[in-house]
Amino acid sequence: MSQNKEAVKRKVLAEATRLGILLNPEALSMLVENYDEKMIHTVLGKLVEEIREEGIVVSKKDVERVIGGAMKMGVSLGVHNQILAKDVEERIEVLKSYEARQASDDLEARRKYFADRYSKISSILRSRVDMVPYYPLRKACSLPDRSEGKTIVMVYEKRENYLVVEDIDFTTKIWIPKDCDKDLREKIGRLLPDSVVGVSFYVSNSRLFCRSLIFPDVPIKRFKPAEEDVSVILTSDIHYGSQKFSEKAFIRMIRWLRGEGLTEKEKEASSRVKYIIIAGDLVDGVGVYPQQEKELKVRSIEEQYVGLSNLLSQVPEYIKIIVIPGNHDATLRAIPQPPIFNEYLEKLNNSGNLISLSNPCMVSLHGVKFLVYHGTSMEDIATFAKNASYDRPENAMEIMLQLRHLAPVYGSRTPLLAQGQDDLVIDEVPDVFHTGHVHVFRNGVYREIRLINSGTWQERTRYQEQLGILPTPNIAAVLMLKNGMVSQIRFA
Ligand code: D5M
Ligand code: FE
Ligand code: ZN
Repeated sequence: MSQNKEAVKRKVLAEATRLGILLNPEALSMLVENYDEKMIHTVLGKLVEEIREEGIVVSKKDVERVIGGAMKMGVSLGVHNQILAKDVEERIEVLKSYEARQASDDLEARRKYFADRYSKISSILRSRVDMVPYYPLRKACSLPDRSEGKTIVMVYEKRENYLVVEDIDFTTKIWIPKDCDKDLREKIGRLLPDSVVGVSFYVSNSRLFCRSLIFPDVPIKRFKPAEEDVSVILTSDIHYGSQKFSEKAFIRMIRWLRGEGLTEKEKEASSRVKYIIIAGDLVDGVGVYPQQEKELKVRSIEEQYVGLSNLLSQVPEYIKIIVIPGNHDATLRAIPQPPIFNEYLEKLNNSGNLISLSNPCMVSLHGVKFLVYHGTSMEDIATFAKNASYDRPENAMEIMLQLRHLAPVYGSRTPLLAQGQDDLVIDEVPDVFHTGHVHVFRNGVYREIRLINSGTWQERTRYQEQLGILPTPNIAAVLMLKNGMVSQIRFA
């Protein structure tokens, strides 16, 4: 077999494995012989549908039937058979979106909040990991020397040689052994104040020592593809109204969505787009940071939303736009932030094509679950965790998933609505995790969850220069719901 064919074979096999289909050798060579880059997804997709009923290994006959059927219909399965997003019915389900809650300084409400966090994450831990023999902290501290066990704690403080931890009714120190292994060191590096984790401990000289840390983490589950071949644009941090908003690049993206001036191949990608998700900082706002007015082009927030609306209303009408607020938008500051205030949303939603949700929110598109969050807490994560930094937002996103919380650190830079229930626990595992805020485009995969930090449409501001932040503007992410593939398009 030529090298080329060998490569094709590997591609077909990889794609089949991803879709969970077994090919017999004849079927495989038939797919390799008839390989067409554009049609392979469709052919394998059809095979998945067909064998789902029969539940067996795909044979040569199955492949012939699928390829033959496609030819009879007179389509090449490539460009001409593309499924146009405008002909596909919308399938949006809002799974979580939070409205404004009454805020107060009630200490009891704050106590409840942390108790809720502790209890939710404890249940996740216990459902995922064997926590036996389990001891509440008070009991653990009274065990005789050389006892071992497990406990669940909220981290109050991280020190060089110990952690100050607490559970519902007890506070103590857990010592980090001097000769602790690399895995434990590394986990301590990622541990955040106020996060909830499991500890495997032993008792020595009447003190608790940490043998290992157990993060609640997420299970590995396969990406569940949508049946419809439509895509989603993931973006954020438009900062309309800022002098540094790259209007030209943004308009280029809208023209791309309209199919203007595109090659056939580009048109194919653009016509699949059915949704846009904007993860906050739609406008630059007013008075968000010191001396911001000097960097504003549009000085009223109403006018900023009107201006952005004029742009967004040029997006083709069959594309639904899902928006959440960020720290620059017109809504309450504390997270969960309720949706953008109605009086501003009215200005923004000129086209009537917008769905406005809270920050964070969870939404399902054709069965694919998106956790969308602006990402303000990444500043705290970069401060407290060793391997997280502004230019590697995917590491912070991984830490959030491992700790099953979007913003563990309380009382630092991230304003949290710490009252009653804790809505920032990641109790439902998403297929796609989408954030913004740090203005750096990065994507990755963690345990089959697609991670996308969607960058910005704002060039570097003077304020960001002072902070040493290097943004990567004018890139949009495109996610294909049919297979979970993420690509990036530069509109610079
Ligand atoms: O945030 C844009 C970028 O600036 C993001 O990387 C966070 C960072 N940022 C914003 N405010 C601060 C402060 N006060 N200190 C440090 N870093 C900050 P945006 O939300 O778009 O303004
Ligand atoms: Fe921003
Ligand atoms: Zn922001």
